[in-house]
Amino acid sequence: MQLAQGPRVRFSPFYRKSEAAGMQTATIFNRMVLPVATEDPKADYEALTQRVALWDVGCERQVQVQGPDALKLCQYLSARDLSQLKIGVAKYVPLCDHKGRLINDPIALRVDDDTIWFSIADSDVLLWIRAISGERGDNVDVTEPDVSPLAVQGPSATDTVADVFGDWVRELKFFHFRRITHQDIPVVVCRSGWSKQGGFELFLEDGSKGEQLWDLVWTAGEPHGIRVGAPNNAERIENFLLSWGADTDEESDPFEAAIGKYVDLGVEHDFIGKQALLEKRALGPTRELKGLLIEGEPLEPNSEPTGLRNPNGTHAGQTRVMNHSPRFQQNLGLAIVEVPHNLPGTKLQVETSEGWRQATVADLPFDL
Ligand code: THG
Repeated sequence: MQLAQGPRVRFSPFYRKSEAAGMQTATIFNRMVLPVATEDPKADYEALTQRVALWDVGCERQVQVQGPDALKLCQYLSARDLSQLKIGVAKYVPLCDHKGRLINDPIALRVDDDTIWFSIADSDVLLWIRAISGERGDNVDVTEPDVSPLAVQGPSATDTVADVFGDWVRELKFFHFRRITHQDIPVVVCRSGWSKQGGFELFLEDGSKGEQLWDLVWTAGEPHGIRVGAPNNAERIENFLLSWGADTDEESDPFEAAIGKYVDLGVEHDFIGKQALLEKRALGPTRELKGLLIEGEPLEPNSEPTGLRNPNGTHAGQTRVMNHSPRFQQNLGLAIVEVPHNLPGTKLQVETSEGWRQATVADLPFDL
């Protein structure tokens, strides 16, 4: 079967360029097409970890909160303290519901005094924030602006991006950004991205200029061996960056999802989920996202969560993702493991397409 197109499925301003450069497989993210692989996943990984890769991540939509009450509202929405967020700085923030369940894990960017963007994962944050702000009567506009990120990731990303915009980008600190217009292209240049290889995200503020921006970066990257790519599951598992909805289910909270260090429970102000998270922290988790070292030959990635059991056959949780790691030459997995089977070193069994395999629980990030 082929997926049908139509007005409900959106295409990013970089879509045609990334297809022409070799992207062949895509998924849906925020009701938008997200290219994920070329015909050669090994080469995708190699370009990202050894040279530089260019990713169409236009599907990482921005939810813009703008108005006199913007900062106050965003503090109330975020389980991480945003009260000190300065213009030009971004923060990775867990968003929770009133029961402390993780509903998204965006990057918050303070783009102006009264303007904050949430650069979101794959859930309907626009509806959530409109509902919350409406109920509170905040003086804000909540919209999805014409902003599409293009990620430049890898060891040569800095040289590539400096060749486009100038050497000032070398001085940008991690999660800091500048909002500029370059050759008539309005763009936020931020040192961020969903890999641990270093790099930038270019938040294009005019979708009609997507191909122009793509070509500028591509030309600058050619001497560095630039290749089209995409958020890379093997690399992000090796270095553990959370994939909301892949590594989490409808009940996961930030502690269970292994991003508890981004929750600030000591703040004076109230935020959504604070009470529930205080109680959860006091009780301790009943399950936890952990790493798995899975034995045997290289595994094919799974398409849905699979089983996780103790050697005696009793239930131990669910395996969310598994993938062969080029760096560690070993199969890795991420699993939601029930307490007390979550201790590092615990022997478990993972359900794969070729039957059950032996696995060992490990802390995240992997330290092999
Ligand atoms: N960039 C942008 N939007 C995004 C993502 C992104 N939206 C969806 C998704 N990714 C959101 N999830 C994450 C998860 C991890 C990080 C960023 C977004 C991340 N974490 C760093 C880490 O864990 O080391 C840094 C966290 C910190 O120190 O604050 O980068 O990638 N635009």
